[in-house]
Amino acid sequence: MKDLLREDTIAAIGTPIGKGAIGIVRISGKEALPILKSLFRRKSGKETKEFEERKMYYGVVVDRFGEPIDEVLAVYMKAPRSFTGEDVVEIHSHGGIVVVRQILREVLSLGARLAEPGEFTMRAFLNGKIDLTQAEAINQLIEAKSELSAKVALRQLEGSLSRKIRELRDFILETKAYIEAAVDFPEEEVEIIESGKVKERLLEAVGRIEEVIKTYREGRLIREGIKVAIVGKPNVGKSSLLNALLQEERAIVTEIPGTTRDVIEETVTFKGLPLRLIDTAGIRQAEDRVERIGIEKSLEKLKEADVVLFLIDGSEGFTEEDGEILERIEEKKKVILVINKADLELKFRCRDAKELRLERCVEISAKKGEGIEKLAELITELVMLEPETVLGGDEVVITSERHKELLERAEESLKRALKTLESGVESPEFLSMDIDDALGALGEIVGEVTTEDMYDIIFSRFCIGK
Ligand SMILES: Nc1nc2c(ncn2[C@@H]2O[C@H](COP(=O)(O)OP(=O)(O)OP(=O)(O)O)[C@@H](O)[C@H]2O)c(=O)[nH]1
Ligand SMILES: [Mg+2]
Repeated sequence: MKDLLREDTIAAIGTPIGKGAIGIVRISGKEALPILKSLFRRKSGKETKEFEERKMYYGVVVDRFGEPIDEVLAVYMKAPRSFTGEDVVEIHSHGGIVVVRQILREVLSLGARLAEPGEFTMRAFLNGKIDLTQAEAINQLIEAKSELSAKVALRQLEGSLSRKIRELRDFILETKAYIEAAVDFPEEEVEIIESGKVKERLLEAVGRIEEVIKTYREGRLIREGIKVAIVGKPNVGKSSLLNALLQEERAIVTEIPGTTRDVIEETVTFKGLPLRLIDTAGIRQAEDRVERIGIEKSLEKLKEADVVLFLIDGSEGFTEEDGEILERIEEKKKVILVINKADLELKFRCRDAKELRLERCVEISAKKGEGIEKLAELITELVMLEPETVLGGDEVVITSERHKELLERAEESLKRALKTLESGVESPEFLSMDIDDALGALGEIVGEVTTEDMYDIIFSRFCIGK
């Protein structure tokens, strides 16, 4: 590991590069205030000797020749009452690509170093301002593509996951104390351990960990969105349905079968939840090479999807071709049968669909936009996600693979301890070792136990300036 907490002063542009009303250069470290003093002038041209903390100063930033670069607002946040826990300065200038960069260049020439991605947040973590789950939540909040994902990230930033993990650790630590008592008082050892108390507690800890792990599936869907593939034979109205869900004419719709050849992906949010819609080429025995490649892709998307909208043209009925496509869908559980063109007379309806053994069915008219809301509801129901409860409740939802893996490691260690216990403990030290493993894994989640590759795994994924 690089020596993570360095003494030097870092700086970066904290706002996106491009046209904008405001651009912000951020500086953190011992030199932050001296740098501000060197380049900040009052409008009158006077220097400011003392900056009060947490107060906005209006003035200009000048370059090394005393030439003004821009009018700015500057603020100084004194350590440790800042995001990083160090002295922090922010200079707010006009946005745009030139001025912000010029200011950054001056700051760097005065002794700051360009920050690496996530370095501000990493300093906040290393200085004990936030724990690791909170650091990760910041990135998730920035990357959030839906309200729900932002909400879950914010809750984690506020410490919900940290609390949960600490509760678990305390509970396991208490359990360990029972075992240690047994080691210290060997006469009572058998009694203590066989009393069932330890076993009971270990089982409970495993159960609690499993509860948290279970939320990962939900968490992943919230973060990445639900992948919804729209499949069916040509001309049943797949692209029309995509457009209806998006409420815009995104895909080309014609009466010619084989119109869509490439995969089209677009995201909409439904009740704050991202749906990643995938319109595909109609599946049939195609002569055309381009169309055949498109169909191959359709079949791939079918496999990856969380939900498959299997579309048929209800005015035509359920045809042999439809049956062949349905056979190719392996996981019937994730299928919603969508009977389209309900504005015309339907030859096949949901009530006729019983023998297809599909649990969910809806009749819609993509052209008229009817039944679309109901369909969206079926989609969230199928993945068992109720946006209202996730939005409203305050249960912890884990969204990170890292958290899931560490929780699984903790669970395995505890299960190992249970096995040792069942086979009759020769020496309770073995039990303690497994329990320590579990505690170590939980400690890694919040960052109390740090590992070599932590920077690469977590902070390097952040953007520069965060
Ligand atoms: N009456 C009626 N016509 C529809 C409806 N939905 C789609 N259509 C018509 O069906 C034809 C095919 O629609 P598309 O959306 O292009 O069908 P597709 O499944 O994407 O077709 P391919 O891309 O060729 O596989 C067009 O003429 C649409 O106007 C509907 O709900 N009612
Ligand atoms: Mg199409």
